Amino acid sequence: MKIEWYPGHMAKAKRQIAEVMPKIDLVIEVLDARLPASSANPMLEKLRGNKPCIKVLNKSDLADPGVTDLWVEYFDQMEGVKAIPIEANKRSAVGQIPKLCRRLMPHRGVPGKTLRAMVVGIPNVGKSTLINTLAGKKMARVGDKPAITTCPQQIDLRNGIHLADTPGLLWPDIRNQKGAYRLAASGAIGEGGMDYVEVALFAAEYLMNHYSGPLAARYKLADMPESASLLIEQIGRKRGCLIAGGNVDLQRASELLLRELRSGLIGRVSLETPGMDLEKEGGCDS
Ligand SMILES: Nc1nc2c(ncn2[C@@H]2O[C@H](COP(=O)(O)OP(=O)(O)OP(=O)(O)O)[C@@H](O)[C@H]2O)c(=O)[nH]1
Ligand SMILES: [Mg+2]
Repeated sequence: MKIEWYPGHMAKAKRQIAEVMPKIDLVIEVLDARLPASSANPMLEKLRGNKPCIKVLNKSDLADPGVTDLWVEYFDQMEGVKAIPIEANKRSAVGQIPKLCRRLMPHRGVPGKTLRAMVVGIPNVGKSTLINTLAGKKMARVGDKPAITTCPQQIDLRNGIHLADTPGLLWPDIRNQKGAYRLAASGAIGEGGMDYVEVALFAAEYLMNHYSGPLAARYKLADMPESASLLIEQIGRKRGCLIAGGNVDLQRASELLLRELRSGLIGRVSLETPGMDLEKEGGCDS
């Protein structure tokens, strides 16, 4: 699978985060609630050392709520870590983050003792949206390409907390093929960087195994097809993704399935659960 990260970019992003880290008290790590393991970059754990961390499980509107609860429980057991499911553009859940910051650092975030935090995460996970909601106004452009300066500007959240105004950008870890498929299925890997049919076959297999009810309801399937490729073919046929001769256009059918999965039309789907074998689960060849 083609990716957009190159060793030079990775080294630069790592250096920038390492330079900012000593100036902050706490890390707000944005993860995708549908795939909290694969949307993390393991290097962050090393860079943050023993600084406290809030694991924000964003896009929770798209994730399976029961599975998200399991992830919160899982992360909360870690030393110096608190997790919270959010939708980055909704004030209600985002409003809890300052409280969690103060709980992790009770001696900071009080008058005269500013708590300095930085938002980090992989591309497109919702960092800018979260910064804007925390700040209560548009500070960061959604979709903008971030760049950390070595001396970041601070946003005063007016509650004893200062936030670096540019998010720390990490790259997703795609060494694990199944993790890369999950990232691609969620929309985290850029359009040009993936083979739609391959990723759709992976997603179809996973949905058949874990979300057959919502899948059958969405595509009005009387029986579950025998294989992922038959499922994509049936979906294509039902939705008129056809080419000359009445055959199914697999590319268009694959794009349709992935688009509907990402926008929540199949239901709230989590692609990872705590404890699952991240290198084996879900794929068409698993
Ligand atoms: N469904 C859903 N979409 C969200 C949520 N948060 C952000 N998004 C969408 O995700 C996309 C990326 O959001 P951004 O805030 O730009 O993400 P980012 O991490 O700043 O991305 P980069 O700057 O490219 O690294 C946008 O289309 C947002 O509207 C959420 O809670 N739920
Ligand atoms: Mg951004």
